[in-house]
Amino acid sequence: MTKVITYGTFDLFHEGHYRLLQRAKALGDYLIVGVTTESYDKTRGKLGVIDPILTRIENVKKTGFADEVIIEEVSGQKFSDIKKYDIDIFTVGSDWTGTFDYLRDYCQVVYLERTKNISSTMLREQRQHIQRIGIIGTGRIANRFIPEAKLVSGVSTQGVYNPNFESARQFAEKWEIEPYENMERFFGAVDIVYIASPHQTHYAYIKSALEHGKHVLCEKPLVLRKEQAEEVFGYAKEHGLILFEGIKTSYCPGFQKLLGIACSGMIGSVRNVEACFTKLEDSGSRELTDTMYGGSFIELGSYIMLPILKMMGVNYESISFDSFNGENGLDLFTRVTLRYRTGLATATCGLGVKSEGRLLISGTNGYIVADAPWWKTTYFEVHYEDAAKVDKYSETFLGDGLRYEISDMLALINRTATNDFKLTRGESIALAEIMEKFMKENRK
Ligand code: C2G
Repeated sequence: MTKVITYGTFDLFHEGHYRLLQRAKALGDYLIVGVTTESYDKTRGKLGVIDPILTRIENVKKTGFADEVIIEEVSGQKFSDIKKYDIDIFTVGSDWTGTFDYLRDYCQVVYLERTKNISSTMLREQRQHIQRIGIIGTGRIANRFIPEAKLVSGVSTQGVYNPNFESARQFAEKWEIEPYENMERFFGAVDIVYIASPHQTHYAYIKSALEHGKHVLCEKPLVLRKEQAEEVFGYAKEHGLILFEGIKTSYCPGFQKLLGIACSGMIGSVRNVEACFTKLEDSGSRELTDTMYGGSFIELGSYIMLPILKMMGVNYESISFDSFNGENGLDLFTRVTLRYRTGLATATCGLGVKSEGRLLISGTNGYIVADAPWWKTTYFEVHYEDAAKVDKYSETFLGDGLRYEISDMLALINRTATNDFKLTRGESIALAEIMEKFMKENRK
């Protein structure tokens, strides 16, 4: 008996999938089809899959070609499946030609001609209104955003606005998008506004975008006052608009996994969180010269406060700041200490002092440790009283990691997801309040 195996997502099942399975079955006597899980698709950068896994499996079964359906959960599984199921032929569409040649040592590899002019991506785009994104700001982060947005199906970057039109024009030319000089025309041309302008301008841009009926994705720190955060979130909610604070860590799969483990009881109850992020900056950089909105805490505070607020909550009993300031008064190094009813937390950041930069979560049964750059979580360990027992976890973090927040935001806009648990409004408001408290003490 000749055994054949093939794999796929099979989202929005179409003729291309049907013909692939039909020919795969014809290659032998017994066909096994591996259907990918959502988390595996996410880790391989396939975002925006619409059908849930049960629907995708059902659609494969309905063709009648599959003798057995299995789940594909991790990369590297193909090799072990070939051994496990004693496979003679591995097959996949010709869009993958060459990719799976390494399996030739274990079985025959056949690339079947891909069916032309049909794909899940095409169908997804036809089903959805493509959300047009307009960018405000043309700095470093805006340049990183565009290639990331290209990887999320269902969005397209339409144009850019900058009060300095020459900057907008140059940026637009580089990325082949539209530059806008007039704000009204800019808002008129887009569905989502991505704000990547200097911190102090966020509040006014958020308000203005929401008032024009646009969804907003805003770089951290969203705003620098609690009252402003409450106002913009309240307005967005009332008007059915999505407002997202872009702290990339909160949306990336590795950090999600870490939180899941920290809150699962594996290390018992969390009693202490220590988060540190330092980055040496050039003394002439905006971060070290803008005496009102520069400094280490405004720049990095969102990252280091995030795991604390996620794990210990927003209801701390006390918070205090201690900073070492440079000659111009900006904090080069800041330590924040929090006390909770259930434990303690410390957050440390620096732009002029280098430190180890790790995340440590201590519980009543053990601790989790993630080394720098834990804010782009790819690896962490769980340790226990018995020092010989260590559980190791890894996860991918693709590119600059902005694709995760863009795709989560899109899911909320398209109502394929219904909550914002990865970074809640309450957490964003608490962050704004902490920024406000810090500024009151540090910026005299
Ligand atoms: N396919 C095809 N013709 C199309 C579209 C897809 O022949 N017009 C084939 C693909 O080449 C693949 C299968 O249908 O063999 C499933 O396609 P997808 O759902 O897009 O899954 P894919 O990402 O290609 O998964 O581990 C997963 C596999 O590597 C392939």
